[in-house]
Amino acid sequence: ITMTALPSSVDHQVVIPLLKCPIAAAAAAAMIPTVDLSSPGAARAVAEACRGVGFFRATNHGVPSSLAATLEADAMAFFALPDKDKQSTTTTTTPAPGPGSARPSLGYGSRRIGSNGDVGWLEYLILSLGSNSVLPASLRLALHEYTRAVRELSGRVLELMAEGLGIVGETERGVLRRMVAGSEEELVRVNHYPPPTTERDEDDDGCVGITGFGEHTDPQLISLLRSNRTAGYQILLQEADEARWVNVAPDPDSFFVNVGDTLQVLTNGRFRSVKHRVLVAPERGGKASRLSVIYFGGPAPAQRIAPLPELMREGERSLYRDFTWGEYKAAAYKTRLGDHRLGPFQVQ
Ligand code: GA4
Repeated sequence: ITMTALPSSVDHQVVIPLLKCPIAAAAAAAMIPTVDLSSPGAARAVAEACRGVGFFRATNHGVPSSLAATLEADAMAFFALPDKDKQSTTTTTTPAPGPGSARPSLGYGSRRIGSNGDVGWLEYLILSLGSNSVLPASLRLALHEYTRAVRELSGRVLELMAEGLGIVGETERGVLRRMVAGSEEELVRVNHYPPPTTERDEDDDGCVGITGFGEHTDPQLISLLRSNRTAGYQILLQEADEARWVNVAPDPDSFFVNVGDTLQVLTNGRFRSVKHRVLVAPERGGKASRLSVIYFGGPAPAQRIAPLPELMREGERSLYRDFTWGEYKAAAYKTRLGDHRLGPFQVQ
């Protein structure tokens, strides 16, 4: 497949100076927790990762690699289609949202992220699990099969999270899983980051990158990402008194799990919603395009988002004022990508 430049609805690339040079690959790898989901200690390891970093790599996840491989091939073929064919891919069941709407523009998009002026070096598909979209039949089928498996995995991970938080009992530990299952607030997003089209002078350390997807946290409970072999994903690692961006080496055989804002609130800050971003070709001479598929699990619009009572210690107060997912989503879609969306919901 030959890669064409992105449609030029917005025609500049956004160059961001990196705060600090990414640290060496081996050191970075050591900072990203890995959890073998099939191991007996998985619940504890999941919780530890979510408390510390808010992010981990999941191995032995049980999602057949053939599902991801098929989806990847179909998605690459889709993004190689002429612009007009891609542009005509919008969902059939919902009208296009206006500016400041409380939901994403479902369907195909390019460069624009959200509706408040953010841009990135990517094109994408955003689909709501409930809606129908005009996609080529084979891509639609591949997405369907893949999402079914990842959704199931997400449920298992949410159970492990609850268990790791000390919530015991067959029924009780399903508390997070049930919040997402059937919420009709599950999204799947396919992101395609072509290599940059302009040659750019890097500073002496190569510490300049092009923003593929700017820094942000995810508003939902949980996100599960799988990508091809092209690098670019980074997480913001919060250390004692400084924060630094760490490269997450791509691994098509693993899933990367993110804690979202909602889960941070449900755990009263025990789990951390992690800031992440994608840089395009941070390494010199990167020529391959990056493809990632992310599943986002959110709660039902009327769901009250407040710390789980079973987690609260005696006398512990919520760090947030009560809100519903519907309210949070509406607020989120009015923000800029990099805003601290939970800020206005924090109690002083
Ligand atoms: C981040 C996570 C998901 O990709 C997404 C994004 C959404 C969009 O691209 O339309 C948002 C962004 C995401 C966070 C805040 C709002 C909404 C763009 C934006 C400025 C689909 C989501 O649910 O929230």
